[in-house]
Amino acid sequence: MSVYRPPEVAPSEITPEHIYLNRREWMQGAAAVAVASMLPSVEAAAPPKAALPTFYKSRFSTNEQKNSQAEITSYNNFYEFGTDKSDPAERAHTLKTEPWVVKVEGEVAKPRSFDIDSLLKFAPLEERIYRLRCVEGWSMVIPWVGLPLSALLKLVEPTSKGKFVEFTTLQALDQMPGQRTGSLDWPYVEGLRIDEAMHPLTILAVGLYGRPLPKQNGAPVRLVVPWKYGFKSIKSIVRIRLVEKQPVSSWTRANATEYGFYSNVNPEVDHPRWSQASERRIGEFFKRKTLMFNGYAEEVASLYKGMDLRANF
Ligand SMILES: Nc1nc2c(c(=O)[nH]1)N[C@H]1C(S)=C(S)[C@@H](COP(=O)(O)O)O[C@H]1N2
Ligand SMILES: [Mo]
Repeated sequence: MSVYRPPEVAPSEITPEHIYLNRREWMQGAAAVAVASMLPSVEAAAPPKAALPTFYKSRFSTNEQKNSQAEITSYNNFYEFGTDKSDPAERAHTLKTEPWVVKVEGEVAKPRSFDIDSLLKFAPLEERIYRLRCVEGWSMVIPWVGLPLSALLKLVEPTSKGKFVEFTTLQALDQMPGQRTGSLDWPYVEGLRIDEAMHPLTILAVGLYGRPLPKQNGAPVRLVVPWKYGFKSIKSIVRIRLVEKQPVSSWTRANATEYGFYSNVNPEVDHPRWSQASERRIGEFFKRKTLMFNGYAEEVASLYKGMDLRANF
């Protein structure tokens, strides 16, 4: 059985980045580079220079207005670099992303380690324009480039005991100044149920706006699970472990009454300290209503059939 998912777009539609990006987006990218070059301290805000291999356009993309490269790379949560939204863009340049190894292990028949080049080769890359809804009440629309996590998991052959997937971020106190503080329990850990991890919407992102991921967005590889609150989308992953028991995430460990394992976007279940009924799209003034499963209900609601989503928040 092949682990490669056949491309959903005809090869003739494969478009090099410089043609694919429309002029407005290209200008935004250029503006972001120009701004970054005027502010040498914000080194990490400049997109990495290396190019990604060709990627396909995914049928799972939203056609909503995208947030700009500048917005997506300057308003971040990455507590390893501090708790302010501006900290990651200012401080993530100390992260060393080369060499990088992702170990895939645990309840699998064929444990494997991948460097980023091999990650880029085992499945076709796709651009996925997804909404990201942060638990704090803001959202963005982000053009990721990535590959389905399911392709990687099939490759290592989970055993019948592999019921959950645990993800771990790099721990490197010399590179990640936030890890010298107690803002969270380090390293950052997240988890998914195996069916959530295998869902076609779940991707490992390696790029953004057609370029390798900027460090503040979780270079060189991060998870994106668009129907869950943003914190499930763990950045700068070094280990993916199949496990039998439900993993305890860093956020649940920090505050189990506020952050549950599922963390599905749900406008009907409030955070204990604030409503989740609406959100502010970065760049907009008026709030919008938050959609069930962040607007991906048609694709993912069946995963939770029969579950009490209030108890399993
Ligand atoms: N390792 C790690 N991953 C992380 C975080 C973090 O602090 N550390 N923050 C999360 C949160 S709260 C959000 S909203 C998203 C933000 O992703 P972005 O900055 O690329 O928009 O990353 C998530 N992944
Ligand atoms: Mo978040």
